[in-house]
Amino acid sequence: MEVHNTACPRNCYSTCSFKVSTDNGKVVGIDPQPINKATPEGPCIKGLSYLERVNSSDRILYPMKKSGDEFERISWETALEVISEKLKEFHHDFGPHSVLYYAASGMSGVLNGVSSSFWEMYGGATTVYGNLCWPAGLEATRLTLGENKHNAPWDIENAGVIILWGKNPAETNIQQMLPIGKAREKGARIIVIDPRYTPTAQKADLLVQPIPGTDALLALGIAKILIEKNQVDKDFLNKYVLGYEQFREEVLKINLEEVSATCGVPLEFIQEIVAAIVGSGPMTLVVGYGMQRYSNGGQTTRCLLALSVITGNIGKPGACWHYADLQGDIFSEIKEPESYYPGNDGLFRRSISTSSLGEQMMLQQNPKLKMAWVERGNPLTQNPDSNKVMEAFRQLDFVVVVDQFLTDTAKEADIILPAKSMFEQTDIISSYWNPYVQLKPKVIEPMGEVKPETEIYYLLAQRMGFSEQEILENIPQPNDQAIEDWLIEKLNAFPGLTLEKLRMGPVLAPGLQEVAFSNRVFPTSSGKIELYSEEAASRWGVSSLPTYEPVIEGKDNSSFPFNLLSPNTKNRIHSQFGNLQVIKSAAPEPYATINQLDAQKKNIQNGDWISVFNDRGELKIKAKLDPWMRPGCVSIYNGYWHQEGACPNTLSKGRETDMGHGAAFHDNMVDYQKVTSN
Ligand SMILES: Nc1nc2c(c(=O)[nH]1)N[C@H]1C(S)=C(S)[C@@H](COP(=O)(O)OP(=O)(O)OC[C@H]3O[C@@H](n4cnc5c(=O)[nH]c(N)nc54)[C@H](O)[C@@H]3O)O[C@H]1N2
Ligand SMILES: Nc1nc2c(c(=O)[nH]1)N[C@H]1C(S)=C(S)[C@@H](COP(=O)(O)OP(=O)(O)OC[C@H]3O[C@@H](n4cnc5c(=O)[nH]c(N)nc54)[C@H](O)[C@@H]3O)O[C@H]1N2
Ligand SMILES: [Mo]
Repeated sequence: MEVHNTACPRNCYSTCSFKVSTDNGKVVGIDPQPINKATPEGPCIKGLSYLERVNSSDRILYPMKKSGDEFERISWETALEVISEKLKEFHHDFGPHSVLYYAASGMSGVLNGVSSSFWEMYGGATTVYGNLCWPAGLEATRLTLGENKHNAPWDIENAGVIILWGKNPAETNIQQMLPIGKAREKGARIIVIDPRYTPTAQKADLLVQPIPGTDALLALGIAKILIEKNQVDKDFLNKYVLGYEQFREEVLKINLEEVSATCGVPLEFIQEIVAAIVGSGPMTLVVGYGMQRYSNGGQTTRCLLALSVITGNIGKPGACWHYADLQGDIFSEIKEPESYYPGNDGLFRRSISTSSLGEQMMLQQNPKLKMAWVERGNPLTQNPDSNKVMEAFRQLDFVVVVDQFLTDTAKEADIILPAKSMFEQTDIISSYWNPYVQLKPKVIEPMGEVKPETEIYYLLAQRMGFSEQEILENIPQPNDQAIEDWLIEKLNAFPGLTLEKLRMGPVLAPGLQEVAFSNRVFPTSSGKIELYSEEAASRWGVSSLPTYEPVIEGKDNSSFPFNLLSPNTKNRIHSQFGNLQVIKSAAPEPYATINQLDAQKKNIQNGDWISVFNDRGELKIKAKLDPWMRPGCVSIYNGYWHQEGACPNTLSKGRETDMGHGAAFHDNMVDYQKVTSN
């Protein structure tokens, strides 16, 4: 048996280090790797389920071609022949932009950049700009602090008050619960702000449940009380902050009764948050990504961040704005760029918004889209307004999907190519929370006829007739040594960071500041923290100050009365893992969580089937009654497949956030009614 150090490459805060054991070319064990101070206890249930995932009999191990409603195995020879002929034909007849290259967040790694190189060689393609995940908050933070970084995960232990605002680490970042627990033992106050009663809320001293999308106003209300009580850090504001006076002037105009009514939060609770901020010592404000998936998400994030700024809770132990830490993301230049802004298309020249993928795909002219290539993503399940995405895919002449399993998107393919698992190719990964650079080594030969993307593209480039020299300049040769050489070349930019060192285990990112901004350097255009941001106004057309803007689709402007939230669940990473037996035994069926009193009014009991609907779609799902859920809200976890009958994106609108070109998944009103009794 051999044991290797590795790390989980899923799109998740934690990015856990772990040890993988192999025997006779098979993965046989997964154990914790305590060297990593952020993830000492090892991976979650999903990490442990890799054992099943990699060896699963449902895995796609060969190229397959659609034949009627089924797929049949074909050879690589045939698959590459058919695909290269199609690529040549579309290029010749309509130009390269008739092909959509869609890649998302299914597998992290520096080698992902190779995929873009292939499409560049092809002459460009249509691709997406924006990102489904976090960009409104990233952009709001960049505009304010100049950079996205936060204190090391273990520093939370030093906080006197921890506010988890729209973040649910007990499910989405379980490793964060360790330092939170330690802080709590030392007397820290834990406040959760979330319309749902989450497993995280169960550990809190105070749960505040605002009406979804109103958090900006809640934050401004808190700011007003802090300012009136003179509980701001004058010295910090004078030295490091631009625009406090303008901010103060606007905030003082706010009426607290209106805040309470608009947010649906009693004034006493607002006072209680203020008391905790003032009286408990350093504050770490942990802001989740769900909270910014609204049409006002960027401005909301700026309002929340203003609380850290005016109280001087930045750049000190235990005092931190905790959104995303990109200090470990040392290859951001090389890696496939995640978001192309429109008009800034670089390699690809035509790009469409991922937030309204289906609609945009169908709108393209000159040329129309003819083909899509999908890898590392499941847009039919995960992008908003999935009925439109499905319609758009069905209008195409030819679809290639590279995946490990027969997902909703793979089902729409003409040809499916088998995707590697994390154990079948060496790569280097980073995280947006865990400040280490980590190696994910190849520990087994690819199963069946699986080939990593780098090899698929290499072979395809040969078939396309690109010159060997051009290919070698863009794509590493398909052998282990060439892949390692490619990685070593990238590592050369970081003295001391070698493949050998990474093999020994996780390495802290070069130049890491464990306390972010401890040097008080804020790389904004003014060199100060910008509460007042001209760039916010010029680039995004929002106010230069942090303001509350009502959401586009909310209670006041929709004929559907309930807010639908579709957050993440502990048993899945988005649409991954749910098909495994281990996960099915932990979470056997999807359900919609609804408030108990709301349910009673509609004569709905626990376990009844309900129909949740709006003018975009409908889904039938079992109801789970929850006395602690905020009334007026419904919650269905995202990640369930259409094949499982419970994909909430049937109901969501393809709409961009106010900044960063994110997806406003939660600006989403629905109604529901009983279908059949339990
Ligand atoms: N187990 C697991 N872990 C994951 C993932 C996963 O799928 N599964 N995904 C990873 C990825 S890519 C991401 S982006 C993160 C996301 O993880 P988080 O940052 O925790 O985000 P969400 O789960 O989307 O939402 C967090 C909370 O925000 C609340 N919320 C929604 N709307 C509002 C609002 O208007 N106001 C307030 N105050 N709260 C609101 C939701 O009820 C939810 O409990 O998790 C990462 N980690
Ligand atoms: N309603 C609603 N929808 C949401 C969200 C929400 O909060 N609400 N959250 C959004 C967020 S935050 C995110 S990040 C997105 C995530 O959406 P996606 O980025 O589409 O991620 P996944 O669902 O994880 O799907 C990734 C696919 O990649 C495949 N895969 C894994 N490894 C490899 C590989 O090495 N090669 C290839 N070719 N494929 C591989 C997996 O099998 C899986 O099918 O979903 C978004 N969708
Ligand atoms: Mo995400």
